[in-house]
Amino acid sequence: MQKEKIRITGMHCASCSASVEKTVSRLEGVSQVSVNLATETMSVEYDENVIPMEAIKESITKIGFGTEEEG
Ligand code: 9UX
Repeated sequence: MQKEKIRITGMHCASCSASVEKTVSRLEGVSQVSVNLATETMSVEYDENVIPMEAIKESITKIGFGTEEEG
């Protein structure tokens, strides 16, 4: 199990953060996801043997938001 925190760009309302959360939570291999609108971050727990982080990020960019590494 892998835990990662990344920055999500382009979220302007609670509906945005909810759709990111919903999209990521539906991916196979993702066990926990929490999107924080105020800090523009997402914490995600996933099985790296089932889904690579790149695919998680891709699901986010596909619905129109950006992803950046958290420093
Ligand atoms: Mo509404 Mo949130 O169009 O960005 S879903 S602002």
